[in-house]
Order: sequence, then structure tokens, then C-alpha cells
Amino acid sequence: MVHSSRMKVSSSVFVKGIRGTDPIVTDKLSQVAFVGRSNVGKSSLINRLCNKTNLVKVSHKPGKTVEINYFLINGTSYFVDLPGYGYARVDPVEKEKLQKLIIWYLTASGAKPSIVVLVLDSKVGLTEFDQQMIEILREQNHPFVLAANKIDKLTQKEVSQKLAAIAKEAGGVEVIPTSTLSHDGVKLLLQRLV
Ligand SMILES: Nc1nc2c(ncn2[C@@H]2O[C@H](COP(=O)(O)OP(=O)(O)OP(=O)(O)O)[C@@H](O)[C@H]2O)c(=O)[nH]1
Ligand SMILES: [Mg+2]
Repeated sequence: MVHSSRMKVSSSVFVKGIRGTDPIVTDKLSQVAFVGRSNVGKSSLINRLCNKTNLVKVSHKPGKTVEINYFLINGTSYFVDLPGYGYARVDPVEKEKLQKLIIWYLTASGAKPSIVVLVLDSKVGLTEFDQQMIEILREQNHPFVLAANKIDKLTQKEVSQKLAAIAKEAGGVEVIPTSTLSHDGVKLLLQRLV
């Protein structure tokens, strides 16, 4: 990542999508990985962080991202957009495949992300799947932060309550409230990824 106190994304380019072993996984450039339940806004957050509307495809339907997508940021690091897990209405066979791909990336691929952003829907809070993901991240010693996204769906008061609950349940992990609609927290999150 760029060594500046005020990180800015001045270029972002799609490199490739992978579904398994690939040299890019152990590339020497650092990678910031975005994981979380399907439909929480991982791809939208990457677009917002990069100031683009269409770098990554997003959809109202969960299960939009089906590969591990690499984006080159400022020519110096990667944002890695992972498929989502745990959405009830996604086809079970496809769900299982995506789940395996996510677990492979985090545990067996050899990837050493400099930080993982675990994205949540702040209205939903931490699900059992998210707790399992936190366990995996801890076991694998991947540094991570939580992005509590979609805070635009909550009132100010609800945001405080939800954030406190999430922070408590996550056991002291840093929680950054974000919205890709209002842009709240996006700059803060970006600084955290430097
Ligand atoms: N209200 C609100 N909606 C959001 C926000 N961020 C994303 N969305 C919407 O949530 C839906 C899913 O967004 P995506 O970015 O595709 O979510 P994802 O986590 O990448 O989903 P998968 O690829 O299926 O894992 C889209 O309809 C987005 O417009 C937000 O901050 N607030
Ligand atoms: Mg996505």
C-alpha cells in the first residue's frame, strides 16, 4: 500500500478472477481481502473505496460474486473481493462451492493478506457464520477489522446500539461503521487499510 498518511486510490484496475490455485495468490504485492455474508456490500465497498461506480459488479440478488477477484490498487497492492457466504436463498450446490473457495483462500491457498475486512450488514449484526469466520481469521492469524456496512438503514441511535453490540460480540475487534450510499466511514476504512 502507498506509504502516505492520507491514502488515496488514484488507480484501480481489475486483474483477474480466480477459482483456485493461481500465482497471484502468493504475489509479492500486499493484498487487502474483503469477506463476509452474501449481499452485505463487499463489492460495493470496493467500488466506493476506489471512487468508481462499476469497477466491481454488484447486484440486488445475493451471490453476485462467484470468483475471487483481484484489483490492482495504485499499482502497488491488491484489493481482493471474495464471494459471500451464508445466504439462505442461494442455490445450495453453488453455496457450498463458494464456501469452499472462501475457506481455501483463507486457510490453504498460501495467501497472507495484510488485512482482512470482514463486512457485516449493521442492521443484521453478527451472525453465526460471521462468528465462524472470526474464529477462522483468528486461527489463521490474519489481521482483520469489521466494517459494519449499510448504516444508512439505521437511525443514529440504532447505529450506536448496534455498534456496541457488534463490538461486544466480536470480542474487542475494531468496528468501523460504513455506508456506500452516504459514503460514511469509507475514508476512515481506507486509512485503516494502509
Ligand atoms: N442501503 C445500503 N445498501 C447497500 C450498501 N452497500 C451495498 N448495498 C446494496 O447491497 C446489495 C449487495 O451489494 P454487493 O456489493 O453486491 O454485496 P456483496 O457483499 O458483494 O454480495 P455477494 O457478491 O453476493 O457476496 C446491492 O443492492 C447494493 O446496492 C449500503 O451501504 N447501504
Ligand atoms: Mg460481491
